[in-house]
Amino acid sequence: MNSTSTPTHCPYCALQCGMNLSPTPDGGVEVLERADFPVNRGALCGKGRTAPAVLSSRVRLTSPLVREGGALVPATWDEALDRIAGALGRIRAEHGADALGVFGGGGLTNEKAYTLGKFARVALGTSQIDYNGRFCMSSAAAAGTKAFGLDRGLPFPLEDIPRSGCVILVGSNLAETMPPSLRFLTELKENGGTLIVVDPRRTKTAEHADLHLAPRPGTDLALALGLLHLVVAEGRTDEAYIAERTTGWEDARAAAMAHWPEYVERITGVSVPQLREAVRMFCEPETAMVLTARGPEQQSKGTDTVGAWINLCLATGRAGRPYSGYGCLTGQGNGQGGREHGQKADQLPGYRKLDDPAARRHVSEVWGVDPDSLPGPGRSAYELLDALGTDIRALLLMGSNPVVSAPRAAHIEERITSLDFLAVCDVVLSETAELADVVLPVTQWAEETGTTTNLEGRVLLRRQAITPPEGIRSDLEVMHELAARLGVEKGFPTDPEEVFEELRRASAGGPADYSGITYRRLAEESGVFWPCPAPQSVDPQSVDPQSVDPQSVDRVMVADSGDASPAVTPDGPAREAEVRGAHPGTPHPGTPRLFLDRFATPDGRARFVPVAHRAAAEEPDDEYPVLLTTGRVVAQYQSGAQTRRVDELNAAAPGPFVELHPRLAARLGAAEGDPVAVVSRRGRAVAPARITHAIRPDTVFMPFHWPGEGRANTLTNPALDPTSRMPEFKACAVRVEAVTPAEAARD
Ligand SMILES: Nc1nc2c(c(=O)[nH]1)N[C@H]1C(S)=C(S)[C@@H](COP(=O)(O)OP(=O)(O)OC[C@H]3O[C@@H](n4cnc5c(=O)[nH]c(N)nc54)[C@H](O)[C@@H]3O)O[C@H]1N2
Ligand SMILES: Nc1nc2c(c(=O)[nH]1)N[C@H]1C(S)=C(S)[C@@H](COP(=O)(O)OP(=O)(O)OC[C@H]3O[C@@H](n4cnc5c(=O)[nH]c(N)nc54)[C@H](O)[C@@H]3O)O[C@H]1N2
Ligand code: SF4
Ligand SMILES: [Mo]
Repeated sequence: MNSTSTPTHCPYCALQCGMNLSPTPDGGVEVLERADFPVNRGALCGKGRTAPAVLSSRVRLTSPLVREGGALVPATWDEALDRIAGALGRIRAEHGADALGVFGGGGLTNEKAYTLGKFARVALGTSQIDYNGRFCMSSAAAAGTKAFGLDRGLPFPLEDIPRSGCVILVGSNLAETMPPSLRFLTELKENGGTLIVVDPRRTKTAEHADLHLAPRPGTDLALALGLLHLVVAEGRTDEAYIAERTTGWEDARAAAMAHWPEYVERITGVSVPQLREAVRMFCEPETAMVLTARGPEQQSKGTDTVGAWINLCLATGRAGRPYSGYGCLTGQGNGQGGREHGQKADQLPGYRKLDDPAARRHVSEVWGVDPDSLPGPGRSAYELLDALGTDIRALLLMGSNPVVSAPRAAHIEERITSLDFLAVCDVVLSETAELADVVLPVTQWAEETGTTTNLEGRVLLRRQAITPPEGIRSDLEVMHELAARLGVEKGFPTDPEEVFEELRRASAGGPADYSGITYRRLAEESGVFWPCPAPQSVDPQSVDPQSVDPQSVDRVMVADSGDASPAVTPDGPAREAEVRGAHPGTPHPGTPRLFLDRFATPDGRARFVPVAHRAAAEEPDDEYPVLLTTGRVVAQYQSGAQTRRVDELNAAAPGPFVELHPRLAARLGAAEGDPVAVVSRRGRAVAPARITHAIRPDTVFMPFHWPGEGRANTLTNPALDPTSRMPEFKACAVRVEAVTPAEAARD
């Protein structure tokens, strides 16, 4: 790091790799290694390395745009902001506040996500806000809350992984989605631990596995239940742990016992000997972990599926113990923090519930508004998008590109175009921004300061490294200006640290308590793990005692926060008492490891959830005989709005493709690179064939990063999980067809 470089974090995924940024003469930045951040120790993937390319005026938005006679044309900030405020005010007067929709993103900093939630409820008065995180890890969040009483992606730092005896990685392709984290798996194996990967495809990650289970998409629930059945049948349960630390085992056990290994083999396609081998590998070592990602979660039964994997951990005593536990690998840069501070439909800051009277009282006091003025919970992301143009007449979009990323995207695109008014804040002209009435160009990661919370629950400071170009404003400034134009002069500060100070107070006493975290601390430490309550003396008035959930902070273990030495001290709770009791004024050290002493439920015990297998919302039939699953490639990010503007990444991943097994390709008569059509009940997509033995013959895979003809989400099924409202991105029925040369030419 040279004297002018700024230590900060990557704009993209939930790993939030550390990097140093050094300004370049053309106003951009150069990415330099930052070895002191323990998560990536200097390693970066290609997306992080090339992120500065998106700062260039060649690809980014440089001026506000307004729609004139059908086209988007440059306008002044005043003109653009006046138009948005005018439209929102007019539509609210005519149709009521709930005719205004707000859609956020898990890439937004904590400060932005917090302000967006407040903006919707206080400046607009609408209940209709949700965000793209609903499409991401909401099923794991729902299952984690049910079982443990608290949802934090990983309840331990990534550095605990190599110390475990066995890791089951379910539906995560982290070798492509979080490449620097692969190190933790190779270290696991070097230490003698074993890795089981569950994925219908033999991915780059699965190549590292000691055992690869390749179930049919959408059958993880049956798989987990089959493993639990075997655990019981083979007498491998931890009865003392079950008795001491859990409730509900009898019902969960009975439900699992209905899932005979042979039955599970028929449903999943994973053989009984493989199931037995997995159970042996998982149960023999003293410690073991299950980590899930989008594979099992993005299903219409994602919550139950994650619940079944948690049951497996609980039955074997592998949760709330050192180097053991269940964790969810979140996805977006602020996938964790973005779900804690109020841009979710049912949520208030600090992971509080909008329908909890005590939470409403606490937050409304911080906001200086009447609790009764706060609207109730709104619709989930897909339901909100589906209501555009009907109940919802105007939408403010910040941090998502649903034209590419929403399920049943052609329908959602049509809903968006039927709006009376669409405003989009973005750094680039995304496919959704192209449809807007007003587009506002906003600052990016290197040009602004803010905090994010990575997949470990580690709150981090992203620092500004350069001055934004002329004519670009921050999302915080946009909300400040719009609120003022709507008559709310106060309460929308534009300085991120000022927002964070308010967020601290708003989160105080909530499950995700940030009140003991300051910018100053974040500047000095490699992040601070929440919950991190303020020392008792700070701000007692702002904490409503009734809204304080003692389980969330008092009963979780505080181990060392040392990043390099993840040793767990056996006397953690005693140490916490020492830290907090003996020196009431000393800062709380943060909470790298949760649940070691007790779970965050009222009785301190984890709750088994009885679950049973059920089919995907859409199973293959004669007309649609193949399963489609979707996901990611290493060189593109999400809807591709940013990464498709980077030459180096486009060279590595130039476009969509359909991954299919040679047997299926032979049946179609398709050769490598030939265009094939994938048809579902929602629509038809065409992309070149990529033929590989790495996928099941009954399944095809498409990455979802591209718009247009190869858009995977033209096909996907918006069937929702009843609890989390997560759409079923990972399984729908399709038919695959060869595309004739004539058709290909026409297409
Ligand atoms: N390069 C890159 N990295 C990213 C992102 C990106 O867009 N590009 N996005 C970030 C975000 S927001 C997220 S959420 C994470 C996602 O990270 P991951 O969850 O690792 O990504 P996916 O590719 O969506 O899905 C993972 C795997 O699930 C498998 N899968 C499909 N169906 C099933 C199933 O039914 N069961 C099981 N067990 N597995 C199944 C797929 O074959 C795929 O290999 O990545 C983050 N990192
Ligand atoms: N078929 C299929 N579909 C999926 C998935 C899948 O696995 N399969 N995964 C789902 C998942 S897990 C996710 S997370 C979603 C993600 O999909 P999207 O929600 O579309 O996410 P991004 O493409 O990251 O869109 C972020 C947008 O915000 C802009 N942006 C970036 N930073 C900022 C900022 O600070 N402020 C503002 N105002 N704008 C900003 C970017 O330029 C981009 O246009 O896709 C979901 N869709
Ligand atoms: S792994 Fe994620 S955080 Fe790290 S450099 Fe790549 S995109 Fe950025
Ligand atoms: Mo995600």
